[in-house]
Amino acid sequence: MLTYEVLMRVLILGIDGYIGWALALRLVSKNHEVYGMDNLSTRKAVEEIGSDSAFPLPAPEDRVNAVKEYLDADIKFYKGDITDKEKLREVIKESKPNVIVDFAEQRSAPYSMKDLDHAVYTINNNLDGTLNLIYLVKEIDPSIHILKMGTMGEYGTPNFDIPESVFIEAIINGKKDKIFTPRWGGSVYHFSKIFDSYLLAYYNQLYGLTITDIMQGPVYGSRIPEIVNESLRTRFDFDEVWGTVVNRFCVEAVLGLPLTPYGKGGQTRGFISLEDSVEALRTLIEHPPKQGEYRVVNQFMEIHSVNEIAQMVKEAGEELGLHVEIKHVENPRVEAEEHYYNPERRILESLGFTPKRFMREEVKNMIEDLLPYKERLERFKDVIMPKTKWRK
Ligand code: NAD
Ligand code: USQ
Repeated sequence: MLTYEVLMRVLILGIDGYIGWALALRLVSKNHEVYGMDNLSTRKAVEEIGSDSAFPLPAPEDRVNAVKEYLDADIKFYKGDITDKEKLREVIKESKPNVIVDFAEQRSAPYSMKDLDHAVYTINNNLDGTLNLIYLVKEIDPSIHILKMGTMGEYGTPNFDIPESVFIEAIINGKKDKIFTPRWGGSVYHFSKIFDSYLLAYYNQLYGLTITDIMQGPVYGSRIPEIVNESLRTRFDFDEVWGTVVNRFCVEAVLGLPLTPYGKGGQTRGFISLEDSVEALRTLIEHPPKQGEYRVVNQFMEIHSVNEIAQMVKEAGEELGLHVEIKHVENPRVEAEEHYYNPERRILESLGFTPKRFMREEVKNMIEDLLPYKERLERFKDVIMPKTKWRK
């Protein structure tokens, strides 16, 4: 097994994004070599709906320069689309990575549910990218560890305990067999991740590729210690299409808007802070699976309902002198609003990982980080209330 002293050459696909950029900062600060590729599609798509990152985002070249200036480290950035196989081939050959971390997907559930064109784009972008990655790793160097970011939402919200394993035993019509752990998405985006997982598991069996498929819950947070200057901040979305629930609630609190649990607010998920997400990813990079193994990891740290989160954000805002209301709005999605939820999590702990940042304290830090940007956020008040509906 590799130890923490081993330095890796890491290629991050989707390095310009919320988690990709934070992971790049964490890895360079631990002396790993970091290469990154991104087609800047999230920047464009967020602009398309009239929104922007809460914190201003420098151009990729300026971000790379800021890493040099403040962290005294180098990141090699390639602008390119991973669905372009020639470009991806060139980048993998040039960077010669030990591990490729793949975040480069259309990651918004509402965006994927807008209409047929957005659904087709999501499926093509996400699955073409995954297939290119699989074939190019096999062609160039099959020993490369593929660390693929999937989602806890692949499992849906079943009425059984969600295992952290590739297969489970099932008895169907009296006969027993191993089946792929059941999955059911809540949007076309979530289904694209399910299809990714099937492809990765299939090609692992076919070619013996080494894969970690991470089932991660929604990420929240604005801080990691490496962000020592504003120019190093990672993107932070809050609008109705790209914002995720905890980040949205914190922006709503800062703007004096009511927090918006959808429907009954009993929707329950496994959450993880940005700090714990990048540290968990570092742990998985430094502790790869055995060559030829397909490993599934459930990556979340705390389970909460949307109502509990709204209450935490309200209390944190009030401690900071804000007046915060909670107002349930009609649910634009089709999803269970009250349900059983009990996923298993053991692999990260078995690798020595322990979480550091928890939601109750972190939402207060987020509100503190966002308050200086209140004037900037005021410009985007119109893109907060949900408009994208699952069923028209
Ligand atoms: P993000 O949109 O901020 O980052 C994704 C990056 O990938 C963007 O910079 C985008 O421009 C890039 N990209 C998309 N398609 C590309 C392509 N074809 N070629 C090159 N670059 C491409 O999203 P994020 O929140 O950082 O999420 C990263 C990954 O983690 C995604 O795969 C997402 O599905 C997954 N995930 C996110 C969360 C969360 O709460 N944010 C939770 C679980 C899983
Ligand atoms: N929700 C509200 N109010 C809001 C926003 C969301 O009640 O203002 C609810 C949603 O209805 C949903 C839950 O909060 O029940 C989570 O929604 P979300 O937008 O935070 O997360 P989701 O759409 O599932 O997607 C996000 C990321 C995605 C990642 C996923 C992890 O955008 O990339 O895969 O979280 S998971 O949820 O585990 O699938």
